[in-house]
Amino acid sequence: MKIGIVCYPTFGGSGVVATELGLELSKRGHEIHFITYNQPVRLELISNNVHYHEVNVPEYPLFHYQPYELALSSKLVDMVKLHKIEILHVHYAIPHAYAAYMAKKMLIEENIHVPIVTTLHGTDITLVGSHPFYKPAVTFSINKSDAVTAVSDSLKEDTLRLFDIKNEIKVVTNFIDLDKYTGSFSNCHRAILAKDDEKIITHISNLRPVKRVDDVIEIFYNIQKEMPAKLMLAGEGPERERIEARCVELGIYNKVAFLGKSHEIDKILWFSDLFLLPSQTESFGLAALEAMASRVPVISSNTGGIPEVNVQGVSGFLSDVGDVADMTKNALYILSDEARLETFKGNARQTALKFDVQTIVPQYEKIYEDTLAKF
Ligand code: GMT
Repeated sequence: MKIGIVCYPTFGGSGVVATELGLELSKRGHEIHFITYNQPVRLELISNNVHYHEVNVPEYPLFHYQPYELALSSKLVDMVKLHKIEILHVHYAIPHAYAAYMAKKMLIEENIHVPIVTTLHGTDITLVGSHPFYKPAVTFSINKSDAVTAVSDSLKEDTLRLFDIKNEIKVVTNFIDLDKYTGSFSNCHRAILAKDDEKIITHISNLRPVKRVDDVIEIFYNIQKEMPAKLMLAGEGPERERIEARCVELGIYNKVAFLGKSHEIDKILWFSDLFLLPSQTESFGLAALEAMASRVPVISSNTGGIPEVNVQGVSGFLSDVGDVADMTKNALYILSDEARLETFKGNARQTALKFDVQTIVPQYEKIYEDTLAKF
């Protein structure tokens, strides 16, 4: 199939999933066209089957807001015609599903018929999409998609609760290429991150309020009082400066590494002993799955789709949002005994197996085939 993929090209989970999906589909012989405003961060253009088309939005001073949706729909129309794209798969409803619908309508005028598959990722529904300013447009574009998927049961339920949805929503979970998380790199050593006797605690996110990075810091503060430890904080976001100040205030700044938008997440995770994800809400928690694939147990909140990924007492522990004391207790329980830590590490990898790319990507292929057959 010739598939157009629309996504945010940034470090966010939805962009990562869309990129990994496109790459895997290309390995399976499909022709993939990424259509977005920047080359997706995890996209390496090394295959004949993978193409990237940049959406440019000319700056014009009259516009307070530059019309990205308009530029995207126009680009979709042009690319569908030029490359004979058969199906469009848009990741993150806002504004991608809306722009794709406009493109579809424009193409019908030229007697070209392209179905749209929309994948809901989380904040497009729970935080942003349900805002009254966006809700009518998001409801409309979900209902007008030819197929809709959500990345967890929890997100599907949230969508049905928050919007008036007439369309069927299929759950296709996020996935991971387990072969990429095997620690097979020679140019990096644990000693770069911490001393032998220090436990490595890791958090990766876009450092936004929804991630509750303050809780990460408090949990780590409690851990390092009991045992030598270092905290790896990967990602960039609006909370960073405040969090740095908090680390200084607590006297732990020299134990925290702010790694920014790292391209070496796989290495950081491979050397980690524990992953913290105390989010306020999380439709899935792709970072937790990446940690588990790297044999890292997870201490998380029990919100949204996280319980579908992190299994209580097996791959880690889940606590109520904001229950830092319980999260600390669970973290120390895992870290304080080497044999127990080893068991949790093995369990984490084992739990991740059901999300293997080879199991999940065929589910998308089936959705494309069924949608095209009905169209
Ligand atoms: O976590 C974010 O704020 C980024 C956001 C995104 O769209 O990239 O993540 C959402 O989608 C990810 C991929 O499906 C999920 O793993 C995250 O749980 C979800 N984030 C939230 O629901 C807060």
